[in-house]
Amino acid sequence: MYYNVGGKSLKLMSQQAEVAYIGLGSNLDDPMQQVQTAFDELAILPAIRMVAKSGLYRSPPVGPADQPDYINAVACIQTTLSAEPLLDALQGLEQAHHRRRIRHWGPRTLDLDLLLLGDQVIQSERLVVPHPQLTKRRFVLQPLMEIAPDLVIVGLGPVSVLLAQCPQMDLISVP
Ligand code: ROI
Repeated sequence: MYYNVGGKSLKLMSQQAEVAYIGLGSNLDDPMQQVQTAFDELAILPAIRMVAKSGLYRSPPVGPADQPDYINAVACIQTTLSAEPLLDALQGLEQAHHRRRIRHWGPRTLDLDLLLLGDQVIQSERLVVPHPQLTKRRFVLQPLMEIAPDLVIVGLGPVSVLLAQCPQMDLISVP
């Protein structure tokens, strides 16, 4: 797209908005509140518009069992940010929730995972999209199915089929 500015023709970067899905998780310091607050904070980030929020789901930890149950949810947003600035924004929110990386797969106040960014397939040092654990995690697929039942995930297929194939786990919807 070209704009005429002061007699000069300028080519601008297209600001094409993508639909992205973010996984939210918490199992420390009032997890339900952590996730609700994170929804609100996501919604007011620059260059991000909240499209849909799933309900909250409680499940036992996948990984080390000596930690509290998790609360999970998924948000659908629209954003003009590209992948790395979006990741920076998500990590900024995690830090604001005093997220510390103490041990691998350990408990956390807030985890924000970039699950999908349009149909983009990304494999960089910082980021793999679609999220590599997506198909194995019912606590992600169930809330994703709730807000995007017709979604077809690039390279993986319909979310409904992925959910049907995903191992069962103790996952309950919380009011
Ligand atoms: N387990 C559940 N149930 N929910 C999570 O969000 C979650 N996140 C993690 C690990 C530690 C793998 N386990 C989890 O990062």
